[in-house]
Amino acid sequence: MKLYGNPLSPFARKACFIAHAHGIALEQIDILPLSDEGFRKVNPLGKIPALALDDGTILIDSRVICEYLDRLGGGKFFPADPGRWNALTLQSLGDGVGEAAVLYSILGREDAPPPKMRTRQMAAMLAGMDALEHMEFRDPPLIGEIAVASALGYIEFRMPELDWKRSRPRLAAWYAQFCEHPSMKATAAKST
Ligand SMILES: N[C@@H](CCC(=O)N[C@@H](CS)C(=O)NCC(=O)O)C(=O)O
Repeated sequence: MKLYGNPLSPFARKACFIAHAHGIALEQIDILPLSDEGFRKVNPLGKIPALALDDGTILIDSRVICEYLDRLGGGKFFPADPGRWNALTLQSLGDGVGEAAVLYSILGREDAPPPKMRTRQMAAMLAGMDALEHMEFRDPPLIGEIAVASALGYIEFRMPELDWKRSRPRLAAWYAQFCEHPSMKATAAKST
């Protein structure tokens, strides 16, 4: 199987975490989605991650890819009812923080970034992290925890100047501990 992704993408990281945790081998193909129009032949939306199965089927969107890989590995990150909806909602919150962070970062690289749009992304990021500060996290983790940690990892790497930890000590402590998970360590973006 081939995973089209990028070491910095929080969404690709979710898939890599699950593959690593289940011992599933993935051939990783690095894509720069904003400058690679040819990638639309794989995912018409031009977004990473995308997973190409050995029979040629393409799966798009990290939520679909993660659930596929988890089922392939025996299934431990996507619980059945009654925990399913809480886990999926936490995944949506984590992904939403990640989406806002990615968009904020991308808009900042424009010549004339639209200020209102950037402010909205920052507001979503900060409010999302405020909500996470008051949440209970599962140990062992489920897909929600993986999504949250992947988003925080992106923010930490891309926005080291954003002082999100001081006013969110519970979230910061949980994240620091979660970073010790072998699959977090194996999927961390390396600064060069
Ligand atoms: N909902 C998607 C979001 C994927 C996403 O936004 N990926 C970013 C990179 S981290 C991307 O490819 N952006 C390119 C674009 O939006 O054109 C998922 O969970 O996979």
